[in-house]
Amino acid sequence: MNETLLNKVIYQIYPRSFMDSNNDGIGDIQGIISKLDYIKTLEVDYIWLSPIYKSPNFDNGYDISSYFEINEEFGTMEDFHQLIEESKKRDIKIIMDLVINHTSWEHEWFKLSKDINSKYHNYYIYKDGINKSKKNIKGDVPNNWTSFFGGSAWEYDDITSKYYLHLFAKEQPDLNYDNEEVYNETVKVIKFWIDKGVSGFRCDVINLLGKTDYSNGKFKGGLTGYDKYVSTHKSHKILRRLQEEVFGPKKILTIGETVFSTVKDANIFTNKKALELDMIFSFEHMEIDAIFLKWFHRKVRFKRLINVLAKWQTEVKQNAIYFENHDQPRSISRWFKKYDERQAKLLGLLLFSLKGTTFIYQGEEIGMTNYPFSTFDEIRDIESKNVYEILTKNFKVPKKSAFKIIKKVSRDNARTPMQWENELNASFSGAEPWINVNKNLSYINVLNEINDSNSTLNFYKKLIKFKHENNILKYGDFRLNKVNNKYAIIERIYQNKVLGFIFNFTGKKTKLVLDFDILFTTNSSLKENKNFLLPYEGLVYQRKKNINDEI
Ligand code: ISL
Ligand code: CA
Repeated sequence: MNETLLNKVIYQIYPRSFMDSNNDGIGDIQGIISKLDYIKTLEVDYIWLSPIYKSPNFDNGYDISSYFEINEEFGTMEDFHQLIEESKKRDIKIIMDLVINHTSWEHEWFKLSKDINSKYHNYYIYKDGINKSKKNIKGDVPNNWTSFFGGSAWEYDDITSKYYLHLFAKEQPDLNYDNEEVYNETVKVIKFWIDKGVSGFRCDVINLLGKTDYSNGKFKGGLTGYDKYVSTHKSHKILRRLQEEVFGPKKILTIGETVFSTVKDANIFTNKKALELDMIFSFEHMEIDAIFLKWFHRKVRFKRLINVLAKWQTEVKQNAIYFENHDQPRSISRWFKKYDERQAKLLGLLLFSLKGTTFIYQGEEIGMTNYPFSTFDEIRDIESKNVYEILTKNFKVPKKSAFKIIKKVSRDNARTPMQWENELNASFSGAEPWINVNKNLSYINVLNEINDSNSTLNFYKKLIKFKHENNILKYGDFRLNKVNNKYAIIERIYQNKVLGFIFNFTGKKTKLVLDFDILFTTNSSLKENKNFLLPYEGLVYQRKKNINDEI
């Protein structure tokens, strides 16, 4: 367990949607710099930037065409240096997104890979169709693997007459980590950014690097072939090597995005004796509202959510705690229904009651919600578009129903512009933004909330301060005292002291018998001798002894 990380807070920025400095409708680095003072008021320790590298943006930067250049839309390398400098002045460290499982199909390596005699051919994974046919005949693909974005993971290439592997979109060909040269190129990339002053990396789908072999694989969670490429021994080996040779010596923080990982995997990735990653993002709590595939929703049960969180809290030592990021719908819309400030604060309290490094996604701190999409034209995300196409074309789902499925879960829900002020385009940009601004900007915006002492924003600030200062919150063991679908009591225990959190997930006022010291609640107008919980109220208490007492 890396104790220094236990009270750290990381703020994720999706640069495209954070702040636009030059009025082209797209967020950029100068925009981020202009908001560093705002971020400083949150007192977070790190900023994680979603990719800002050169990219044709099929997947908004997760398809990189040059690892050593800044996406022109976001600015220049000069701007990036300035960002590093200005962040340093404010004592905020920068974490970059590291996307090395795949490149863009516009990357120079991929272009050159089309020549089968070039060394770059072996940078990617090209295979013959099973019938060695020269044509893209249905079913002729090299194996049964499917892509995370739907359909086969193989794309036929006319120039080489072979298929290449893409676990994501066809515009994102997978790199071949059986080739030592690919590993060496990756090391160069990482070192380049470390030399620029970057303190850490959020490692995109990092447990998919090593593919065991290219035979047919098993089916799970909507994916076929997962057993051949999810958290394989090959991936573990590559990560241990990167840790030993690159990250470790420079004390670089690594957070792995590890799809399909179990608690067992998590403990392997973060095992101190053979360290691979400092911590990982798990997905299990993101799946509590899904039936089989994330596109098919089931009713949210808080008991299920809390139990999954509790499992990770008790079985994994080093956790990366998050409820939101650029891939997930907004938590408040997802786990509750309509926006309610009380619920936003309740979820904030739940997030901060957990042990580990806390991640906040831009806008979460003001309670931003899903976007009320009304037509498919408003959708920008490649995953949503691909899935819509598969649903309507392959499965003949009527367009209206397909849209209904997509709009609830689309990653675009998290990608609408940051709501700064109740002005044109939420003051994100003077021009029409690349994606619509949420209509609730008039009441959910930073400026409003700065001025309201009872706002979600001010509550988050309080939580971050609490996280930094309270040792029980930092070191305390996790214990689930009580849970059902209406209430939960989480306790953290350290040196015979107990810090407790009571959550009322219902809209009903509830009687409370508690004779401990109440530290604070989600409702700022706390009266002493509190003997009830308000609707959606969360409360923090402390007690000294009898730690085994039930409440
Ligand atoms: O969108 C998802 C959430 O359910 C996942 O399938 C997601 O694609 C997966 O978590 C991997 O995400 C990461 O890699 C992708 C990129 O599109 C995502 O934005 C990124 O976070 C490919 O690089
Ligand atoms: Ca811009």
